Amino acid sequence: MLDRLQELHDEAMKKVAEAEDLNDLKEVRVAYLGKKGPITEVMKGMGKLSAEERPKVGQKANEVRESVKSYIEEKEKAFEEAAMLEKLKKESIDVTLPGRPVSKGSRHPLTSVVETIEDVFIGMGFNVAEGPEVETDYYNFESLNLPKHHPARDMQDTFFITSDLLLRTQTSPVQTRTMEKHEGQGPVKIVCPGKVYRRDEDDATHSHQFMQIEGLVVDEGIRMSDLKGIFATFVKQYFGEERDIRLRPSFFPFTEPSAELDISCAMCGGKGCRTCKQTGWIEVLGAGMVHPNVLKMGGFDPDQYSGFAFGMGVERFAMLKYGIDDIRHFYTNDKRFLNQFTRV
Ligand code: 2U9
Repeated sequence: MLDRLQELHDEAMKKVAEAEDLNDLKEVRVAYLGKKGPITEVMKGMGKLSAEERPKVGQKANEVRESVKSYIEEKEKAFEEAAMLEKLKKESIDVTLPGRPVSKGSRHPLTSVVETIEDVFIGMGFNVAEGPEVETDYYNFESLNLPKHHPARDMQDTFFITSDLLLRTQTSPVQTRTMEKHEGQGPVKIVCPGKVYRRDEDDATHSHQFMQIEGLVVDEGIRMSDLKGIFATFVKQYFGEERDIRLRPSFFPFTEPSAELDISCAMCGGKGCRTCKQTGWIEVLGAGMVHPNVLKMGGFDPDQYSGFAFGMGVERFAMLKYGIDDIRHFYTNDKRFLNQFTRV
């Protein structure tokens, strides 16, 4: 039996030596050390041995098992280490390789236009005010002299969230909220930039989401001539010294009297061309003296205070300044479009 065990030992050790991977080792382990393996078989026959032989065979069997087991473990460890080294080699990073270029973002053209316009107004003593895009019916309509069922509400088809909550159709609620904060004390001198929403079909000149900048000045003795003076300065600073302005009568429920501001056409210098539809003028914004009802709802006494307000579409300003022919360019994020404004 001792010879048989030695034979089995030599056989197993040879197989371990020949094993090429962890799988081979597993096979040897199962074949020689498993419950159904030959060493176990030999040990099962020990009952037939004499009392003298039994411990010797038992000891030999244990020595064989231990020897084979430790050789298998040694080789397993070597295979595992080799696999780890191989893995590390594959995963190693060559720190000397040049980096991939990171494409730098830039200011969105609308952001640049808003910032430029803000700067012009800040230069004339205005503050910048912002407010929520989800508004109540009161701030978006009622406080602006647009009670429920007022026909002028149709001018701005609205995204309603509930019967009382909506996506603001203009930034005017910010002005009312600011007036309330002033508690009837002038002066108020603010510009309010922000996103607004209207249920429009998107096309080259309409977008259901766009940017506005509105403004409000409230103080004692504010007149239409103040409005015109501010616009004369603003237009020359934003569009250029050579631009003229004119005011045309208009109507808005929140201003009385109301006007539209035109600037002389840059294409033809006022002579008339396709851009200005042969008129020599291009409409840029709406404005007017704040309606007494609106002053009252903002907490100001219309007998003591007066004010003017205005509103402009930022996309329109950007389109006029950079000759952009389709409003959808601002919202489709085509890098070929956006990259043209990296230094604007
Ligand atoms: C208060 C009082 C008055 C804001 C005004 C306009 C005229 C106007 C349009 C310009 C292009 C909207 O984006 S647009 O379609 N806006 O013509 N907005 S006066 O008047 C106000 C606002 C707030 C408290």
